[in-house]
Amino acid sequence: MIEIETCSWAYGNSGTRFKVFSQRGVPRDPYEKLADAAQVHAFTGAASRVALHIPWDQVADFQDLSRYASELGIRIGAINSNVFQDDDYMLGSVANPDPRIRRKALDHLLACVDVMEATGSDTLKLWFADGTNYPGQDDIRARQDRLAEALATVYQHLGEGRRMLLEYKLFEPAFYTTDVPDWGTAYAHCLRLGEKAQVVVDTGHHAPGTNIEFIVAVLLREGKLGGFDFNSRFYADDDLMVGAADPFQLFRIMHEIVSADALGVSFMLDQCHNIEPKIPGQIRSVMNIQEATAKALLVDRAALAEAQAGGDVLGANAVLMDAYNTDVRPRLAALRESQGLDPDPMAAYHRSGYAEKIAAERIGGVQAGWGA
Ligand code: PSV
Ligand code: MN
Repeated sequence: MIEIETCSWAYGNSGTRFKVFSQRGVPRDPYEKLADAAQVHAFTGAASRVALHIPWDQVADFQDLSRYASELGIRIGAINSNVFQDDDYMLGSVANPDPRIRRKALDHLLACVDVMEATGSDTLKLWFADGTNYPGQDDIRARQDRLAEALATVYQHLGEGRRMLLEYKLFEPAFYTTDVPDWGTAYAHCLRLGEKAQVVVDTGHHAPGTNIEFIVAVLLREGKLGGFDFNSRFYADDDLMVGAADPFQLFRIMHEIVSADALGVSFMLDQCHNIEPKIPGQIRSVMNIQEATAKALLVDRAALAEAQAGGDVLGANAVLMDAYNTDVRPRLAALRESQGLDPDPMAAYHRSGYAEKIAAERIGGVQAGWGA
């Protein structure tokens, strides 16, 4: 079974810019978020890592947080930086025209490298909200130079065996130019930086209709696909459960991964469960990825290669569709049983009483919400 990394912010309250809804039992600090993440792992057996977002998950002692994670049977995954939620960043962070603000943003990124060292995380994940809203607002090339300079400094500080992932996003919050809007820009920066720098594909960060599996195939071929921020979208960056909006797209992505024997890339979830309960939302997401992967593994690669070589268009397409249309749920249930897990993680979680327990215990304090 592949490993899927859940993210700490999925366990907190979230919503849209119109309203953040609170749910009963939601964690009040990073320790409680880890406890919830451990539940997802306990029932799926496939989610042993949890990503942190700094400063949302700021604690006094990161070594202690990491120790707590081990006690729960999980580990700290990628450290996500946040240089987008401070008034200073209105005109950007590392690409800001003001050198003082660039320095402040850089210091935050370097502090995230320190968090990696304290928690034993091997991955730094960078996403920048930087960009402009109006033509002429700033110099597009100068912004790229400032960005490149900051990335190079962070890169130099990465320890042995560590890596940094650069995430792109088409738009939002910037509406005219975004400084890392697409995989090509991210790839160009990573190529200059070196081997430790790779691109992360957030599935919600493209224009509608973009062929994401093509991007995946090209990045894999170049050795530059570091991993995914999985989620799904109907319209823009909806951050819904992966495999919910378009399970066929998820299958096509996993098919590219399987054909390149690349099941070792990082499969991270970057989702917000605005209206559904959070832990079951994460369990469902893990199961959706497992189903897409199992279907991709069922593709008859020899038959596909033969059809492709023979120019058999319909035959090749049929090989893929046969795999996609197979119900893999019984096989996955059997696999779980063989690993000592409950065949139905969702039902097992509901039976466990954990949801009722946290709703009763987590009274008082301030619930974690998007942005905290
Ligand atoms: C930006 O939209 C993003 O996808 C980045 O990964 C951020 O770190 C994350 O969302 C925050 O939810
Ligand atoms: Mn993301």
